[in-house]
Amino acid sequence: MEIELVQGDITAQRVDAIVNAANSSLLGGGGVDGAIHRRGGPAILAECRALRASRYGRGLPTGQAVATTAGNLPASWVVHTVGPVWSASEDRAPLLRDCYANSLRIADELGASSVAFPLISAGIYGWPVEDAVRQALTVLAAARPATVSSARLVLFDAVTHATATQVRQRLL
Ligand code: AR6
Repeated sequence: MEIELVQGDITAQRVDAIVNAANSSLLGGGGVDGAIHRRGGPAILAECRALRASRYGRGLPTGQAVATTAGNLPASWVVHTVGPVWSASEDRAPLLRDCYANSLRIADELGASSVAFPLISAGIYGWPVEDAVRQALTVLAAARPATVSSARLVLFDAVTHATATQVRQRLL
């Protein structure tokens, strides 16, 4: 699988599936989640509400992922996942890696060939950027999906993109 680091807005990505850094309510929020619901329109929230009423009555657990339509976005699907809130006292990195692995698995099950990820947990949830990139790239570099041939990590600003590029060089 090819891995790209791009600077940009996740909602503008022309890929089969984009990943949402959601919260367990699936009912929207700020950051990536707010942008996806704003630009994607009400069809996404309608499917999220239906998921809450059926499979996820108590919310989507941290580290898990579920797909909906992408509404008006260029992508075909949104894969919603819930990152862990950063903790200095507890190692929650396995849950963050689960977000990438489970989102990729869901995209693969849908038959997607390209997927774009935001830097999950690195905004409102407070995860240090360098380590967030390290966790993301560790999972993506080891993945061997069946249908997904391109994974894009979308960094919102130039500084985060530069940091991600450095982390990638160190990991290679
Ligand atoms: N495109 C790409 N990246 C973005 C965009 C965008 N449009 N907007 C922000 N980022 P965050 P989290 C970057 O806060 O930390 C919501 O309220 C941002 O700079 O979106 O997982 C949810 O409902 C950061 O690097 O997600 C949850 O309650 C990264 O994307 C909570 O926030 C992730 O920032 C989830 O927090």
